[in-house]
Amino acid sequence: SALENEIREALAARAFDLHYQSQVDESGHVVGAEALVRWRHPQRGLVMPGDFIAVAESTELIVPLGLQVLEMACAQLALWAQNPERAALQLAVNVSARQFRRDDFVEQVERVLAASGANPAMLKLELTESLLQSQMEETIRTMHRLKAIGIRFSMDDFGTGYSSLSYLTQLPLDQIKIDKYFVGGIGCDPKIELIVQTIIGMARNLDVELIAEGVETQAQCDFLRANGCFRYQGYLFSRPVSIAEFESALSA
Ligand code: G
Ligand code: G
Ligand code: MN
Ligand code: NA
Repeated sequence: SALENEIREALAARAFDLHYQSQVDESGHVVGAEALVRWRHPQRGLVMPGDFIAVAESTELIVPLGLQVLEMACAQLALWAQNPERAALQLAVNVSARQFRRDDFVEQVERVLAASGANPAMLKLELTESLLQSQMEETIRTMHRLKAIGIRFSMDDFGTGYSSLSYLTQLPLDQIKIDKYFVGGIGCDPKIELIVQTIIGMARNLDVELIAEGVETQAQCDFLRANGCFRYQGYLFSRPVSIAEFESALSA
């Protein structure tokens, strides 16, 4: 398709870029960020992932795109490592199932880490439940290989997929991300609030860290904190912004 060819050209031109959305602790201190890809398009300006990730996933293009994202993220981590005020920042990177399932994914990650000098312990890979619909044993094996290097894992969009909860006991997850759908129901829908409380209780019992995404209001944040969730991401704190804006907000 035309879009497919454009993505191919954009990869060659290195026209993809990362935006950063802060992740904060209970006192509002920035503990890290999620990296979100953007396309600097010569005609259309900044193109959002919603307009090209699906096509990249349906072709193999998500593989080279994911590699460029990982390279940019690790380069940023290596820069932060040199600054004592930034060295503790964790960076979360979205990984598509198609990318994760490649035979050479672990080697690819190892190569990028080695080339950049980034500390693997600062890198968090965000996986989605779509990864769990098949090949569970392979997924678990790949996760363990990456964990052995020091990489962490977060389950993105938690609760919106179709997988069974049994995977929670099998996967070496470090973090669960409560989807913004549930956060959006806080203060409006008592049933959704009950589900949020249940997710929080489950994560605590499983000893997995929890982060809520899509936190837009102080009332949502207060509810989450009162119920035992102490990490937040959302417009209440910051939108995804360029590295320059992210860093100037850090310094402020
Ligand atoms: O802010 P936003 O519109 O950036 O992100 C939209 C969606 O695109 C998110 O659900 C996110 O998971 C996905 N996305 C953003 N960046 C990446 C990326 O680098 N790789 C993959 N696979 N998905 C991404
Ligand atoms: O990978 P993931 O689906 O988690 O990507 C996060 C998506 O959520 C991105 O598209 C990002 O721009 C968006 N997002 C981040 N914070 C908020 C928020 O507070 N409200 C809403 N509606 N969307 C958000
Ligand atoms: Mn994500
Ligand atoms: Na999400």
